Amino acid sequence: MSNILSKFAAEILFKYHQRAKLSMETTLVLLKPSCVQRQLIGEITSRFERRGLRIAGMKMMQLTDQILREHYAHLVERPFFPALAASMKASPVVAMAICGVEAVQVVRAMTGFTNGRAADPGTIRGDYAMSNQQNIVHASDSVENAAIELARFFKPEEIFDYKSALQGFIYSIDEC
Ligand code: IDP
Ligand code: MG
Repeated sequence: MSNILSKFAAEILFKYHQRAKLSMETTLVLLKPSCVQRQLIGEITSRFERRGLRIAGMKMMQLTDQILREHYAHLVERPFFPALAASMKASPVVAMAICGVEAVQVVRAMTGFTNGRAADPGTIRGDYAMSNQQNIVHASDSVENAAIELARFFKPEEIFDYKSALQGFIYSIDEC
């Protein structure tokens, strides 16, 4: 009897542990002018959808120097920053809030290395980019930065917390 009970307790603890370590996250993706101009909006968006990620927010916007200086604050002093800013203002971008279990690292892995020429085939940059700068997408690199970047590009009411009808087929019961 006590054996059965301890097995039951172990199962519950295991499930609790799994539940505790998996986090539903929302991350920021920008489809850059290199994506918009090359008419890849649908193709790249569909990669995220096919993976099982949920699009929680999506809008086209024209970026300004002000938002780019904030967004790329870590690069403002670099010699290539003026060219980077110009490339990001060359046409509107599409900003997306993308949601899923551990979405930040999943989307980042889908994005691939910064330089498209070094990015692995199968990643977005590895399949669509030949450049270090014109590399199709931006994706948040940490949960903390995702929260900051989402607040930079979206008002709270522009991110929708609807439930995916397919959730039970995308995740197991103990994953979400
Ligand atoms: P990430 O987009 O892979 O996170 P970051 O180092 O954060 O890479 O750089 C932001 C963006 O700045 C890159 O996606 C790319 O467009 C541009 N960039 C980064 N390094 C260079 C460079 O050495 N030359 C030109 N552009 C660069
Ligand atoms: Mg970055």
